[in-house]
Amino acid sequence: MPSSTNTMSIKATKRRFLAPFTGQSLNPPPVWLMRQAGRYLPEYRATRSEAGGFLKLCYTPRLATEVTLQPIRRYGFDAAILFSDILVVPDALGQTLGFYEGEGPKLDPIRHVAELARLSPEGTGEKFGKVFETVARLRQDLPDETALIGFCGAPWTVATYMVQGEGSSDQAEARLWAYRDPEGFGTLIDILVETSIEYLDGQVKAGADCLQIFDTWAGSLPDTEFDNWVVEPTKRIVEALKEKHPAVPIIGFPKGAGASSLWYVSETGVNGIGCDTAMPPYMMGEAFDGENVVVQGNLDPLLLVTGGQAMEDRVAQILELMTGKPFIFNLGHGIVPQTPPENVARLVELVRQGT
Ligand code: 1CP
Repeated sequence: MPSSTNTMSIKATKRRFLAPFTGQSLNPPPVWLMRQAGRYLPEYRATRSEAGGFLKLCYTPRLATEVTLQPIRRYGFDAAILFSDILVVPDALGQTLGFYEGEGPKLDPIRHVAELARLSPEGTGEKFGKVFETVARLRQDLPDETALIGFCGAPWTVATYMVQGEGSSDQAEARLWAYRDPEGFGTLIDILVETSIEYLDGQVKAGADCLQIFDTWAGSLPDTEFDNWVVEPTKRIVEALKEKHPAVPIIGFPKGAGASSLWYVSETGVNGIGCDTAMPPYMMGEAFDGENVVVQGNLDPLLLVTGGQAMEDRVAQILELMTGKPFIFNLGHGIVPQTPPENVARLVELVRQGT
């Protein structure tokens, strides 16, 4: 662990979620789930319709606080994750963004270096301010023992949406720009690195006690590009945050990175590594030994939809392989809308039984 171990352990005594970051392995391990607030919960759907739209929900502190708390009330997770979205960053930078029912996000695409002039990095204050206000409210309203996770999208993943203008299965437009004009694309990545640092710094100052960097599309890049656009920008963000807030652990989630996850861990300096569904649990248990990193993962979200014996067996297998390691139980990706809420309750019960 870095020199911050002492300060980390002071916080960890109050919030068991933070204990693995001081090298402890808890049995049962702490548990939270990606997208634990969201459409599978009827109370989320009600608050979202009260807000009148997804972005309005993100920017209304009272309502964003409410949806963050909903899964904590139901399930008592060890950590809450701020309710927001990774695309708040391009929105705050001035890129036009809309969320449409059943279609996902739509942005006015930026595909050339000249179009970066449409972004205004100095103008993020108002929108980020709403998010920071949500974080501050949350820290007041959450039970003392519940940790609060702040987050951002990694520059590469956020850029894929900014360049494509929507979600895509291959992130082709961003990959093409990065190959065609690495310097111009690098300028976009630089803007995102700086803006993400400002965004995460503000979340910590407002009360977040852990951060996660979501790199959902890390797996779409071959090794040299992975290095340039995933590892390097993430490393810069981690370094800046460590300088400002050495006691706040940072979890990286480079989805789809596979074998490159090890390189990612050693180069970026993250304190935790989120493993996706494709990572075999025996590898989660062994591959990161000696890396001083907390492993998080990795139940298939679709097993949470199925429930029953298949889910029980897999949870038992993961818990067994991770016993004795600094580990946080999570899914390998976010909860999907068709998840029965009672399966989530059963999952938490299973994890809390430990091994
Ligand atoms: O209609 C709705 O209510 C919108 C569904 C939804 C929700 C609940 C979206 C739209 N975003 C969110 C919240 C969200 N997104 C959180 C909140 C905290 C929590 O986990 O409970 C977080 C952390 C995110 C992060 C996020 N947004 C990621 C990274 C993680 C991941 O899931 O891979 C990504 C890629 C997004 C973009 C996004 N936002 C929403 C959608 C449908 C998408 C994916 C679009 C696509 O690729 O097609």
